[in-house]
Amino acid sequence: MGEIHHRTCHICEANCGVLVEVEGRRVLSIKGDPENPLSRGHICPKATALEDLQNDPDRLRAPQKRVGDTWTEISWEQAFREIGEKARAILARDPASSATYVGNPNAHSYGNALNAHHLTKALGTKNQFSASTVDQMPHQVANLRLYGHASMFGIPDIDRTQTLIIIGGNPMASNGSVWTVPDFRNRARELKARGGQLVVIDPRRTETAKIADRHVFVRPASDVFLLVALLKAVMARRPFQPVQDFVTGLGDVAALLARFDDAACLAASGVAPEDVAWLAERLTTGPAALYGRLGIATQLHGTLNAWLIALINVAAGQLDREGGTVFPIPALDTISMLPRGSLGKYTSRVSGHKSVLGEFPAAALAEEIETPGEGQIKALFVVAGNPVLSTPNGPRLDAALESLELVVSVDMYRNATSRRAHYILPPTGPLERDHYGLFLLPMAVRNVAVYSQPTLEREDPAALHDWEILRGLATAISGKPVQEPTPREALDSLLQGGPYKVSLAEVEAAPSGLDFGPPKTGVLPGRLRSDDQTVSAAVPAFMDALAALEVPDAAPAGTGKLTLIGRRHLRTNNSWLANSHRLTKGPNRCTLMIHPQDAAPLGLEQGDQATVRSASGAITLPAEVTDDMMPGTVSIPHGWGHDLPGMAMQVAKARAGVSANVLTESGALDPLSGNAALSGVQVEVAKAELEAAE
Ligand SMILES: Nc1nc2c(c(=O)[nH]1)N[C@H]1C(S)=C(S)[C@@H](COP(=O)(O)OP(=O)(O)OC[C@H]3O[C@@H](n4cnc5c(=O)[nH]c(N)nc54)[C@H](O)[C@@H]3O)O[C@H]1N2
Ligand SMILES: Nc1nc2c(c(=O)[nH]1)N[C@H]1C(S)=C(S)[C@@H](COP(=O)(O)OP(=O)(O)OC[C@H]3O[C@@H](n4cnc5c(=O)[nH]c(N)nc54)[C@H](O)[C@@H]3O)O[C@H]1N2
Ligand code: SF4
Ligand SMILES: [Mo]
Repeated sequence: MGEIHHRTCHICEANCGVLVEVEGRRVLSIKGDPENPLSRGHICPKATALEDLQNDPDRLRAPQKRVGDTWTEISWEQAFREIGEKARAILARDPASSATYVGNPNAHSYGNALNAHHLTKALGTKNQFSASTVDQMPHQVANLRLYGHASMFGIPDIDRTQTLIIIGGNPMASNGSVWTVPDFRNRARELKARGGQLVVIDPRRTETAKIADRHVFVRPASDVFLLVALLKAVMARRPFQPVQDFVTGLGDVAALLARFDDAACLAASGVAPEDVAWLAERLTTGPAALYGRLGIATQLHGTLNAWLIALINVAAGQLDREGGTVFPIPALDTISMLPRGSLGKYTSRVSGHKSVLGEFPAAALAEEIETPGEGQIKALFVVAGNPVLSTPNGPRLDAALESLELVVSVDMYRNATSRRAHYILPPTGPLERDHYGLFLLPMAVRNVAVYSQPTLEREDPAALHDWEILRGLATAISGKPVQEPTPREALDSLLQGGPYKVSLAEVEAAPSGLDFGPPKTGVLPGRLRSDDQTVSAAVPAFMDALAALEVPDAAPAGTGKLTLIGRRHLRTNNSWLANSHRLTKGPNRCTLMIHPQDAAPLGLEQGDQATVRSASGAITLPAEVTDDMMPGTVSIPHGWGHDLPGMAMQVAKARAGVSANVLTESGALDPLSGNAALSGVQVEVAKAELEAAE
């Protein structure tokens, strides 16, 4: 019997409470914490893989330096000194020639969140890129324009609703996103047990669709037309009912919507009129919430989608209402901590992209490295990111990285991206760090505060946490030490200044978490950060984009093209759990899902190798023929392709798969947010042997 430590699993957004039993440095077990008020004992297979990660022999434990193809381990002192010297020399030639790319795990580390700015400040760079623009940026732009703050997320009140409609999200695999909803399966079960309905709108019959009461196929990247028709139907059902008095401009939106022909919209999106009528009825009778996620964000109309979804909830009278879309009040209020968010503050050098929340599109990183001239990127700092696998046209970026004078990767693996680094700086192991769900608890289905202390001491006393590495880099580059409270000290004062005025000591006294109850309603007016304290529905930039939107003819048949979408699996997390023994067990999950109707004419059968080709590139992978796909649509998961030369991830290499982002296009962006259009790429599929024989 070992010692039990309470922790929050920081791998995905669900932030489940776990009990880690340890004896010395040995992990005996990792189980769900039944006392955690948010996750109620739930965990998924990834939590137990925390141990694989902690003990992985391939996980880097000391700084690595590359010269040519040769890697050597160096001291932290040498790493910081050399990086500082090189960065200063590059910046002395051209002060605008550095850049940062910040990856997804930064959202799961409050230490990183509170310290990343030290690095960008030391570099003095406007070239900031992140995984946000291959993910949720459209939601944030919609939040900013509607509520006055990019971080003001409304979430479905799943525990009290009677209808939950999910469009472009698959929480049974992802465990929820921009919605901290651990134990989704049981929450959905409870919804059904009280007579409620779960509805999924998705081009694939997903794991979530399979437990839903109703699944509606939608043609990829055509959601905007469905949402237009649905908003019109909702407005038609509630024309005279007052929505909240802090909402203005719905009439202007209604007037603009009149130009759209419902039948044409539905034909374009592939949805039947009875489905829309039924959805509108459910949304306007009883508590209901429409929730959209990754599938609606990573497409050309991502921001319009996020806006229309919010307006549907508004027009249906479901905003800030019990069982509708609600606004949590977290113990550490990011709305008060973070700036509202800026739009168009800077313009990118090569394509003139306007910055969004101070960032340029991740899809534009390659061109900023490739294109000569003043301001050409020469030094790149990647913090917990793997853009070679995670951003559009990865091979193009990969080649661009090779041309850089200085690449520094703060990462624990030598993976697809960090193999291009000159220095890899690995942080302490996952069980050696503390945790607070800074960005995730503000989107949680209950208002909870929970803090985890490090479960294990640092294996090597010289090892550094991410935040210490970030400060070390900042100091090495600027020559000025960072003199600020530690993240833990900052957390304490932020909590004390927060809505519940609790100290960190009080939070720590409840190891499973302090529970402040379900989200309250009627709170939105007090939380709005828009200048006039209203939700102005008719956002001018969005109205212009909607006015210019052309409804295409229903998909032309016989072009031979199929439309590509992505997917996630419960046992992966983007690209970075690929070296876990536990998680990589079982069947190959990097497959091309294709409908029998599309596979038959190609002579493609289950397990055949299929070559998928787009304007950007081609990959070959096994076909999985399944009528879970909407005909005309194929699905490939991202985060694969672990056999690039120079990588050092042995387990991952044995199950390498291929990268979906060989097929995605760096030029395809949502103009309102700079988010990559990963969904809806046109591809051609052929049986691999046939192609080889030609
Ligand atoms: N085609 C397609 N592409 C996609 C998506 C898709 O659905 N389809 N999804 C997109 C989405 S939503 C996202 S968020 C992005 C993710 O994009 P990225 O963030 O660029 O990629 P990840 O695969 O999450 O890689 C995270 C990296 O951080 C490292 N890491 C993990 N934990 C830590 C830590 O605690 N500290 C440090 N320093 N490093 C750590 C890992 O080893 C890994 O190298 O991918 C996007 N790309
Ligand atoms: N197990 C696991 N969990 C994860 C991750 C992981 O890699 N693995 N990644 C984490 C991250 S970084 C994120 S951002 C979240 C994402 O969380 P979710 O948003 O739930 O992400 P997905 O599971 O990719 O679900 C997206 C859904 O959109 C559908 N879709 C694709 N294109 C379209 C379209 O054009 N229209 C519509 N309506 N639907 C479309 C896809 O079929 C898919 O079912 O998951 C997080 N959790
Ligand atoms: S659902 Fe997410 S937070 Fe919960 S155990 Fe799995 S990976 Fe960890
Ligand atoms: Mo993400």
